Amino acid sequence: MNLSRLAHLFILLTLLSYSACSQNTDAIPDEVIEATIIIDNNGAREYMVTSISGDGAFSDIDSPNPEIELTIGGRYTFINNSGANSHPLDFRNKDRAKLIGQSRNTGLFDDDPAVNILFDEDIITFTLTEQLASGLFDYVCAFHPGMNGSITVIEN
Ligand SMILES: [Cu+2]
Repeated sequence: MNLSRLAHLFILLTLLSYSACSQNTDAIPDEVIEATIIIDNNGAREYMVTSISGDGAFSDIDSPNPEIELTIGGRYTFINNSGANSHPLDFRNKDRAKLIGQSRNTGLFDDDPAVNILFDEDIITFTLTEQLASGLFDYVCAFHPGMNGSITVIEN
């Protein structure tokens, strides 16, 4: 084996071990992001967020129709104390198409196993996948369009 071949072999091995290392780093799971967001209403005019616990979700508390920030990859539980039947909470894209939510309308991500929507009376739980996040624009009450605020997505 001549010197040039040895040098090539060395470079190859270096590259291989580097990529093996970065794969190992990627394999370590990120911390789980989870939050519970409790919302309520003021008549048919506005939603408000009354509390947030956990990580990755942010909003002004007790202010009308606040912007809500959610982190991609997080799993979020919205407890809708205004009542899922009275003020069904939907999440929409820019074209006002329902992505997911509590109304009876069809949502584009209803059957996405990664989003994994769970319903329990006034509670909706879902995972903000990259794909869902790329379309997510706002939340709205399916009955009262004025009950509406923007959603900002945060990169994880
Ligand atoms: Cu409403």
